[in-house]
Amino acid sequence: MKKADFSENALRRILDRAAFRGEFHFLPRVDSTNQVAKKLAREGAPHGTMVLAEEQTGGRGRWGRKWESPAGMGLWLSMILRGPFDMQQDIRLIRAAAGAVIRSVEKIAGVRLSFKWPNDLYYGGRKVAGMLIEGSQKRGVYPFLVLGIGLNVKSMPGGFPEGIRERAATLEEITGSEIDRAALFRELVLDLEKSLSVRQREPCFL
Ligand code: BT5
Repeated sequence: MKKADFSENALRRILDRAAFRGEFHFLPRVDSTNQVAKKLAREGAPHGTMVLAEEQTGGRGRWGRKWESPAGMGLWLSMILRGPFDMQQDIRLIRAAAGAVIRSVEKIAGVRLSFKWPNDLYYGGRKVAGMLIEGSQKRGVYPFLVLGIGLNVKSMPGGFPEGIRERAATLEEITGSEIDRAALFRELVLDLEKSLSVRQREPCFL
């Protein structure tokens, strides 16, 4: 079988063909895509900007917890959403993003993940994806939010460190077959763009 191409150029071609309008930043190795996206947002990056890394050395969950993001194993990405937003919208945003992950995984891998409040996606008691929304507020108003998604896709020798291994699963473990990360990335980005109405600049979950 032809090996799926997950290079920056291949992903750019995929996004161009799909008429994705946002900015795309591909980083081979970074501390956290959410950190990069927040910096870009502060510097004025537009709504819909997408940051994707092959590996995160300091991937983060909520309350400073660690998100394991080994090289080549998943989709570790962040998207900039320009508001203004309030806390209530933050909750709706997470639900809309969870829907996009569930649909794209079902389409490409043929499995249905379940959403566990507030930000996890599970399959058979094991965590497959997590989401993290971050932003800075002034008097309860967020000028922008960064939506981070970590989705475990490939199974690799070594894989996750002990302690996580028993609680986490990848899509390849679940399905027992090879998953094309580039195809999954395409579906997920297009669904996020649609679900969060990036093209209209007015998020539809409001
Ligand atoms: C989350 O936090 O589930 C949010 C994860 C968000 C990760 C994305 S990746 C792209 C973007 N950049 C970032 O730096 N972050 C976002 P929380 O609910 O706090 O769950 C964290 C807990 O999940 C950890 O304490 C571990 O127990 C477990 N965990 C860590 N890595 C995992 C993985 N790869 N798969 C499944 N579980 C994991």
